[in-house]
Amino acid sequence: TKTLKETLQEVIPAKQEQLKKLKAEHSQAVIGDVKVENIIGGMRGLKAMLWESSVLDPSEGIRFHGLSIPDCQEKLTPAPGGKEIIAESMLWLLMTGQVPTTEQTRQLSKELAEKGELPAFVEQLLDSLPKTLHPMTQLGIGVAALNHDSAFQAAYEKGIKKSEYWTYAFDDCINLLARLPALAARIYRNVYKPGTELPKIDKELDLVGNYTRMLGFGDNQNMTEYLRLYIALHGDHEGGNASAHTAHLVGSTLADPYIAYSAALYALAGPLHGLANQEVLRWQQAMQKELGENVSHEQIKEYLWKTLKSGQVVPGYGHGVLRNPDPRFLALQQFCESRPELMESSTIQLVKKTSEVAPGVLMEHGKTKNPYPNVDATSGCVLYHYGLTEYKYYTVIFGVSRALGCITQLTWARALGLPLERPKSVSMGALEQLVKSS
Ligand code: NMX
Ligand code: MLT
Repeated sequence: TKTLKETLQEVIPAKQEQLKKLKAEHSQAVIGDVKVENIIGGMRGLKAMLWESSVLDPSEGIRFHGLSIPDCQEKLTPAPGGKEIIAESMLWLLMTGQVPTTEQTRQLSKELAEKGELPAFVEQLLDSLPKTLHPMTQLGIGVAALNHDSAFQAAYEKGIKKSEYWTYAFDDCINLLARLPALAARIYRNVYKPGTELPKIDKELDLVGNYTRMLGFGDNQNMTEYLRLYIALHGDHEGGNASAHTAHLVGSTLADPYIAYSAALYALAGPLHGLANQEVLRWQQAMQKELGENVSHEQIKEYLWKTLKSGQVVPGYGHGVLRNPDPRFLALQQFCESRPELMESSTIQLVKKTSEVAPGVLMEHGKTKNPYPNVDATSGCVLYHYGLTEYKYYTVIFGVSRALGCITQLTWARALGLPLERPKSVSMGALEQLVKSS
């Protein structure tokens, strides 16, 4: 069986050829206009970035190399005894554009497990951090420190050809992904379960199986399966989202993958992006506290208006691209609906009821272009139900997942020789001049 790296080596030349042809034949072709609203509106809608692994359609949602979420659920290998997509099969698809065989998936699980231990100095560094430091800040610090062993950085210092960049970048990417579960689980234990024993990596388990075990939930097969699905689904959301874009930008300076991904994690740590999953739980808990059990739709409606009138956003709703309910939200809701015990949870019921009321309220409010739930509206409630109640930790799980898409791009950007990212900025005065002369 060919390894992931050997398979990549086979698919890279055709993509390099495709890019060469695009450059040679179509460099000057115009594919759209830049409007003033793009510049002052957060570049929304501007097609200005190359990203191969996934595409986000505003109404249909994400497709990974053309495969929708249900396609992936049908085609991608689960863990032995499991049903949900696992990180390894998703990564293989993202990296190569091919659906891996079971053998390939298992081989990748083994490779990741073998590379998963943390260097002792990183463990000590994490253990020395104050428990009050946000888990996302800790994750970024840990990931950046892993660059101590960067193969890319060492090779670059020695002097390598551009054509060799990707192989070193890929090795760093795989080591980074392999170490994320131990890193993220150590942070959880340090902050929330001090003094409990962190199990060693089980070489027979998949990446998320190990992560769940290290977090202390390994005995709960439902939690393990939920985390597998969660991590596969959050892996990639095309290139323009803030975390993926940051990884790509920083990587384009030839900073190594650890540094680039550490930067991405800090973009993910903002409440308009990944931190929204923490905010949703905080907000829903505050709602539950105020309204009590068996909350009615009418009461939720009033609570939503209270949030909006106080000038805050409703966390978990709206999106920069999507204009329909997020299919990741739907897939996670489906996970709940197929398990009656989950549907009895008051937190899960509240999240579901909120999703039935919020779109109408947001439409009436009339500001957001997309009144529907995004993935963050529901991702936390199942964790909460299974006992992972410390919601400041939730974005760390997103951070373990988003590595899948970012390391794919970091490898491909080096394989395709993509340049330093450096757009042109303009002042308001210059914009006014440009408008006059247009
Ligand atoms: N609640 C209240 N107001 C909202 C919401 C919301 N959920 N979503 C958008 N708006 C407002 C937005 O603040 C803006 O107001 P203003 O004109 O005063 O600046 C207006 O509606 C237009 O915004 P849009 O163009 O619809 O949204 P944009 O593309 O700028 O932002 C989000 C997208 C996701 C940042 C925005 O919808 C939001 O803040 N949502 C809540 C936070 C959230 O759930 N983020 C997670 C996104 C997914 N992820 O994991 O990253
Ligand atoms: C993501 O998964 O990155 C979010 O949905 C945000 C985005 O796509 O802009």
